[in-house]
Order: sequence, then structure tokens, then C-alpha cells
Amino acid sequence: MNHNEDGALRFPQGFRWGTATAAHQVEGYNTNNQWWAWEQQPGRIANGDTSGAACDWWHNAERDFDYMVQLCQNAHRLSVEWSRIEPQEGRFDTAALERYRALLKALRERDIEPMVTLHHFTNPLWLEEQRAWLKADRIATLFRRYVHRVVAALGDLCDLWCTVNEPNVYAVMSYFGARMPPGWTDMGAAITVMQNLLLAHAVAYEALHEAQPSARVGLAHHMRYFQGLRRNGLDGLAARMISGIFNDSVLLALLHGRWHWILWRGAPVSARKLRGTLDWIGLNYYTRQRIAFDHTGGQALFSTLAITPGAITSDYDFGEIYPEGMSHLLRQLARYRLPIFITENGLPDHDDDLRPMFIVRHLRALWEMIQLGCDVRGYYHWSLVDNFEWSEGWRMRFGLIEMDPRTQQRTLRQSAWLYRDISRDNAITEATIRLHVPELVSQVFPR
Ligand code: IFM
Repeated sequence: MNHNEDGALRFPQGFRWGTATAAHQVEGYNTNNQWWAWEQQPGRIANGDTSGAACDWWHNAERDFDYMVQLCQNAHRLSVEWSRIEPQEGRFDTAALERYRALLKALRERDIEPMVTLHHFTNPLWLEEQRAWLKADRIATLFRRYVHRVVAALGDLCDLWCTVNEPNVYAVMSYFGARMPPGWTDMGAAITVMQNLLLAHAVAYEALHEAQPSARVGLAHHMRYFQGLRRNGLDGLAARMISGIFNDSVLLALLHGRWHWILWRGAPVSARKLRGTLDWIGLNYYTRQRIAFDHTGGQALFSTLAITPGAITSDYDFGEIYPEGMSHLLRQLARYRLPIFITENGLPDHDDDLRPMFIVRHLRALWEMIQLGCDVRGYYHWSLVDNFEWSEGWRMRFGLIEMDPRTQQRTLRQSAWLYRDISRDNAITEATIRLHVPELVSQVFPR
């Protein structure tokens, strides 16, 4: 066990402590993508919010990079915005690539290792208008060319790449759940888009390795810990089916080279071509998801999403706080014997009354899994600073740092200091827990 004499829970040397963000959520005025257009339509975003200036990173991300230093972070996951880099089909904007170079340099100067995500929910308008994610050959060609340009421009500053963020969330929410543009409710389209996202991942994997032999390429996979709501066979069965589709289909394709039954029909290539295209696995973990069987059809496939009765949930019932779910999923991922990053983990909690407990309990669980042999290399908290939360607009506050989008004023939340202390010590110490969350001392350090 990685304890010190003082009983501190130590993380492996070189462990990455960071935060994660996405271009559209922080940069501001990304007017050339499908999300900007969607935000202008009445009724799409809670409270009629728009991303607007977001966190003003396009002009001044460096202000928040300085906070990362103050908070002892040594890693940051950010994304690059395709609609800035290729504003028109085939026309690449060198000024935009220069700005990304400046951002990566600014991180490096601060000893913060960047992880760059290439696709995080947004598409250039021209690409969206072509419905390119529904066309395998088209998207493979376009994504390959875009990735080649990005790695050519940024490859000397970054070798840790995340191809696609949450392919399952993007496919389902955009093409079936109608919560993201184009707002469809077409299960067939969602399946096609999911297949094509996995194909695009594999294409990017190849392109990145061609251009940069040292590249370390992975994908950020959103997994929920699915469980039946009631102790009856049918809820359990429904939970297993949904878990197979939402969680396992990605792993099945990229690690086993097999299409899940739901993705098999009409697949653009043999899944064998996708096999072996992960150098590491990224886990975005937020919550446990209960599933209730519904013989009338439910939300989909005879299943309805539910929350454990009486569970502690974060703002707007975003999700139940359940760190044990992350441990279960890590146990599953560890079987693949690849390095793992927690590429996202966090909660919306405006008044920060739950976040300190959330962080400590998840990091305690993570530490335990590392002791059991899980090769977890880093943890990226979602997020550094309050940012534009898609269809929830500005009402869901995920930041360690509070940010008022009207004034850009930042205020560090208590949990920022807690996370700072853990990152600084590369350990959870009793002193840190006593200082920030004394009520958890006996849970974190049972005698
Ligand atoms: O804000 C999002 C992020 O863009 C993708 N993963 C989940 C986060 C919180 O909902």
C-alpha cells in the first residue's frame, strides 16, 4: 500500500492532476459551428442562455492558466475547435492554429502538460449542413484531413491526443434524444453516427501515429454505472442491456474488434479494422444511473432512466453522487491492461456544498483502485471554471472557480483549495481532510 508513515494516501509519482474543458464551452464567440446556431433558436437552452463570450479563452485563456499554476495543477485537457481551424471546407486558418500554438506554449511554460481533444460535440457549419456524420466515407476523409493539419501544426507541443469526446453522448443526444443539434429523434441515425464516430476515431488514430510516432492516442468515453431500480429481474435485465449499448459497445469495437449487435447492421467497416486503436482509455465518470423496465416502451428499448430514491444528487438532479460506480467501471477497464486517465469527473454545485465531499470520495476510491493495480495515470476534474453547459446554459456550475459570465469575474471556491492541496502533495493527507472536510476524516482514514 502506498501509505506514508503519516498515513497519507499517496498517488504514484508523476501522477497528472488537472482539469478538463472544451473549446465551445470556454472560448467564446464560436459563431461558425452548429451549436452557436442552435443557441440562437428560442427554447433550445435553459433560461434562453447563449455561450456568448463564454470564459473568454480565445482572447485570454492565460488568466485561467495562471489559476492552474496557483492550484498546483500539472495537466490540462482542452479541445481545439474545428470550425475555427477549417472555417470553410478545405480552407485552413493559420491564425487560428497559431492561437492554439500560443495556448499550448502557455501551458508548457507553466509546466502543465496538455491533452488535446480533436472533437468535442461541435462541427463547422459547412460540415453540419452536409450531415457529414451520417456519411462514413465523407466523414473519414474530412476528419483525417483535419487531424493531419492539427498534428502538423501542434505536434511539437503535444503528444497526448484524445480523438473524440463521448461518442455515445454525442450520437444519442444529437440524433435520438433531441437535446443537442440537429435535435433529431431517429434511433437509426444515432446508430449510424455512433458507427461513424468510432470509424473517425480509428482514422484519427492512424493519422496521428503516421505524423507523430510518439503520439499517445485515446478517446474520452462517458460511462455510467447502470443498475436496475428495483430488485426485480426485469429492471436488472434492462440495466444490463442499456449498459451493453451505452458503455460496452465502444470498448467492444475498439478493443475486441467486434460490433455490438445494435451497431452491427450497416456498419461501415469490419470492426476488426478498429481493433487496437487505443493507447490509453479515458473515462468520463459522473454518476450511477438506475434503469426501470417499462413494458409500454419507456424512453427507449423498454427502459426508463431513474435516480435511486433518497440519493444525494447535485444541482438540477444532474446525477447521484456514487463514487463506488467509478470503482466498478475502473475494475472493468483495468482488464484491458492499458493506461487509464479519468478524463472527466465533476458535478454542478453552485454553492459548493457538495463538491469537496464529491472530490474526496472519488479520489479516495481512485486511490484504492490504484492500490489494487489499476494503471490510472491522471485525473482531470470537470471543470476548472464555470462554463457554458450546453443545453443547460449557465445554470449548471461545474467550476472549481466560480465565474460570472456577465462580468467575467472569478472567485475561487473552497473546493479549488482542497483540490490544490491534494495536487500539491500528490496525496490525500489527514491534514488536508481535517482542514477542508473534517466530517470525512473517519471515512477517509478509518482506524
Ligand atoms: O460539460 C460536459 C462536457 O462537455 C462533456 N462531459 C460532461 C460534461 C458535464 O455535463
